[in-house]
Amino acid sequence: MERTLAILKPDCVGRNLIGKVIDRIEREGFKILAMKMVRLTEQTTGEFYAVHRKRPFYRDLVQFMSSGHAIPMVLAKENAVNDFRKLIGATDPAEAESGTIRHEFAENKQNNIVHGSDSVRTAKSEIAFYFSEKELVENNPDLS
Ligand code: 3AN
Repeated sequence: MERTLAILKPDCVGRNLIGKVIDRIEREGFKILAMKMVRLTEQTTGEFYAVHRKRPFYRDLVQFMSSGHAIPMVLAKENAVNDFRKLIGATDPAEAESGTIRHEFAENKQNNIVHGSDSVRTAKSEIAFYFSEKELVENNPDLS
C-alpha cells in the first residue's frame, strides 16, 4: 500500500481542528499508520523545508511551523500521495476546490492547515524525517 506523510500544522492544532481534519482523512479511506504530536525547533523545521530555503516565504514558513504543536502522520492507501494532494487542495485556499480541506479550513497560503508529500519519493524521505520504521503499526508487533 502506498504511503504519504501528512502534517497537521500549528494552525490546525491551535484552532482545535484536529478532529475535523482527521475525520475527513479517515472518511476518504486513508489508514493512519503512525501519528504523534511534536513541537519543532526552527532549526528542525528549516531542515524539513530546506527545498524552499531560497523562496521569499521561507523564514516566515519556518517560524510558523515552529510556532506551536504539529502532528505528523503516516497515511496508507492505494495512490495515497496523489489522492491526499487532491483531498487537501491547492496551496492557496482561494484556489482550492470546494470540498477540499484547505478550501474548508485554511486561512491563507501560509496558514493552510495541512501538509502532504508531493511525490512517492518525497514521501519516503519525509516519513523517515519524522518516524522510524518501528513506529509504523504494520511493522511493530507491539503496536499491531
Ligand atoms: P504545498 O504544501 O501545497 O505542497 P509547497 O510545498 O509549495 O506547497 O509549500 C510548502 C509550504 O510553504 C506551504 N504548505 C505553505 O505553508 C508555504 N507556502 C508556499 N507558498 C507560499 C507563499 N506564496 N506564501 C506563503 N507561504 C507559502
